[in-house]
Amino acid sequence: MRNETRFAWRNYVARAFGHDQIRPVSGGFVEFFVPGHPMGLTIVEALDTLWLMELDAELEQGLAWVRSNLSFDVDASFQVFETNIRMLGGLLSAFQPAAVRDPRRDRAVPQPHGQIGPPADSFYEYLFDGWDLFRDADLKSWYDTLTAAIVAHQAETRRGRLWFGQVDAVTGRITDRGQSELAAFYAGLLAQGGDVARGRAYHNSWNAVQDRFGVLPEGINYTNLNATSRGNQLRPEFADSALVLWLITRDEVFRQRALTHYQNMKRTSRVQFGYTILNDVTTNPVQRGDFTPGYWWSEQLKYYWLVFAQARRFDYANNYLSTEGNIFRGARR
Ligand code: DMJ
Repeated sequence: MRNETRFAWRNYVARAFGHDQIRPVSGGFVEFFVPGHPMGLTIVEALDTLWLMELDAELEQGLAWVRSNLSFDVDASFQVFETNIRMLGGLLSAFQPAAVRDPRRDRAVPQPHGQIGPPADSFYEYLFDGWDLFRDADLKSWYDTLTAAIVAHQAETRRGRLWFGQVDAVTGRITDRGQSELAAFYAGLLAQGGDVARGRAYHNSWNAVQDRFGVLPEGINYTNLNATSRGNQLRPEFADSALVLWLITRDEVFRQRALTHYQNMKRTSRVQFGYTILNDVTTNPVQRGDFTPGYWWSEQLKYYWLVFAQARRFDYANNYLSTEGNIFRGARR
């Protein structure tokens, strides 16, 4: 894992250092926020992962870039949500102890549907974060109220597996039985919120998808587990939930699932200059893209490391990772 991170980092430094994201097949790069304005997104996302892995030379390389080059003096439109979770969160977690601020809900755009997938996903995490980090009772009360409504109106069992449909927010009627891979985070959140049984059941459901495809497609129809969106954007949600459930239950099954997730990712996504997204996971062999998302550095690498490494720099008993996997509590000096 550490070697894989070093391999990907060295290629990023050699081919795309300072640019937001590497294209690991061609060795090119692409900016995430504004064309022509690199913000070093990959560096900022990777900082606390490098620190946890004790890759201190690489960390120093990243920090030096941040000190000398990072500037927010760019006259352009930025996505507020992404800037908060990726850049602000990354910098806060690299600055230990982290002084975290109240969460924003910019991504929770009002719409007539209720769903746990995007764009509402992180909003639920933030409610729970606000309680866990700041003991904000209002946020806990919102979390409890909304979770009860989700369980009452969105949860349904199909072929013995738990899923969460999209519902009409007014009537509660299920309107769509598609499920975005991003919703897999909810297994961990349910467990963090105290409902370990439902969290486990929902992770079991996604594990059936992992068993079927090897690598999770971006979207499925949960009535038959067919892929409705065949790519894989090198996403972290399944490994995220596996880590959370393992931390809470210490059940080895979650480590095994994280291991399978890692091995399948390595088999399908490892390319000449790092790890890439996939354009189609349903073909054999899979079809590859040419892009490493910034969150991969902050999330999967860290989740695998924490599950497998007994990291000396992490407090396994008292910790909190943000929606982007940034360590807001639990960094040990
Ligand atoms: C990450 O940027 C974060 O996990 C965010 O909360 C939503 N999902 C993406 C990765 O899929």
